[in-house]
Amino acid sequence: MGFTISKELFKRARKKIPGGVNSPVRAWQAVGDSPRFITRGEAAYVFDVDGNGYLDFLASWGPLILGHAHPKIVTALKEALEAGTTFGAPTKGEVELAELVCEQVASIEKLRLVNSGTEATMSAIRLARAFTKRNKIIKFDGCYHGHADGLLARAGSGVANLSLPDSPGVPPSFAAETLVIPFNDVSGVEAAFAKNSDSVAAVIVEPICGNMGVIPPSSEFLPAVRKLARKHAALLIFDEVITGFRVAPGGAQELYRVTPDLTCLGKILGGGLPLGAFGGSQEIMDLLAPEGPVYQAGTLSGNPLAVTAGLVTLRELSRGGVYQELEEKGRMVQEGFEAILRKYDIKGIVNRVGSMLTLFFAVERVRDAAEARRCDKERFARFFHGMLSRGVYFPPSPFEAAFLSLAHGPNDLEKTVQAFEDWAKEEARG
Ligand code: KE4
Repeated sequence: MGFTISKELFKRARKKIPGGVNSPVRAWQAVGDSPRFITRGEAAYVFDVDGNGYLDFLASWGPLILGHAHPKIVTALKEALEAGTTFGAPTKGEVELAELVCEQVASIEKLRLVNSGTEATMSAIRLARAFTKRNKIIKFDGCYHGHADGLLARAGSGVANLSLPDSPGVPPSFAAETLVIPFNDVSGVEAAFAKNSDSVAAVIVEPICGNMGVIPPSSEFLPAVRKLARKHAALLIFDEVITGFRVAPGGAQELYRVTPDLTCLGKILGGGLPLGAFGGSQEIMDLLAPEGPVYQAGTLSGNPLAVTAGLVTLRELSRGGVYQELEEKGRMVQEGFEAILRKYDIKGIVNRVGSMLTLFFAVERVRDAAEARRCDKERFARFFHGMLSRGVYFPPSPFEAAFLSLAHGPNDLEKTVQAFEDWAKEEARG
């Protein structure tokens, strides 16, 4: 499987685009080698410019829960395109999508559509600061909420790989407003509140971490954070950009029965087009302009094409049995991988919630960023390339989630587990 054309394109790209990519983690710095340039996706597969096909578990970092180029999305987009691409005016689709999200996510009475997860979390934090008239934010080490200044404090995802604890360019005064606590550390949250009680505007958390690899919350963590935020009159913001519509129709808040004050959404919401949202109670959301004084805006927010793809996606997900199917697929891959790790005596674990999972090597458990960072990153890189050479495309980073979709069929999963066994056999031989 040559990749000469990808290499050529990457050389050209680096001359005109920083790092050759429009988002750092696509540069494969964590696994080495030249990233493959993708020409098209089809259901569970992607194809690169050199004509190689891969079973795709990257799923564009989460949005493609239906798989690539789902026929219903393609048809709906073609129709929407005929009518134009953007009007800078309200459209019916935005109302329908807002109604559908409010129906599915019980904590959301009103929402605002934006163009990315970053915009969603950035805006939710501004709103929380306005509502509470406080400035400090509590976040968790390894959680990534997009690249807004105040949130790039020991973020996970791409920044974790670049091992930049705080990105240059973020004023120290901004970082000083952000308190960073280990994930799953209830006493750490208690201490942060005790020390800053009347100045914390909000706690923002990925209810299931996806950006230091998948890390589920401990059973007491989310209820405790909910209780502490309420006790200290701070808002609880669930960043469900990954988990929204991924782990349950109503996201992680439905799965764990913990109700945040604000929710941030993205990825699946747009069905593969640029769309994010943030929402919560009417009381909080009505502070937003033009209803209230908190300014937030966007030329292409609620764009008709993105909204069309989002509506089709959410409606497809609302047919019965979808989340059971995704759970079964996830379990099959997890159990297959774990059996092979044992068979070839390769130390590692699979952290999984539903159809999002991460393989961590050389560790027995991963409950927070510090434990995640102890994993064997070199072995992960060998795993990544070993699977890629066998036609299976995992996320190019040990600190990301792999995603299954409704397009991954039983044969695809068997092929994936078999590819893993072939790699493990080779790896065990050393
Ligand atoms: P975007 O601005 O990239 O749409 O969303 C930011 C964001 C917010 N919250 C969570 C929980 C997220 O996972 C993300 C973005 N995730 C990364 C990787 N997991 C996207 C990939 C990339 O940065 O290229």
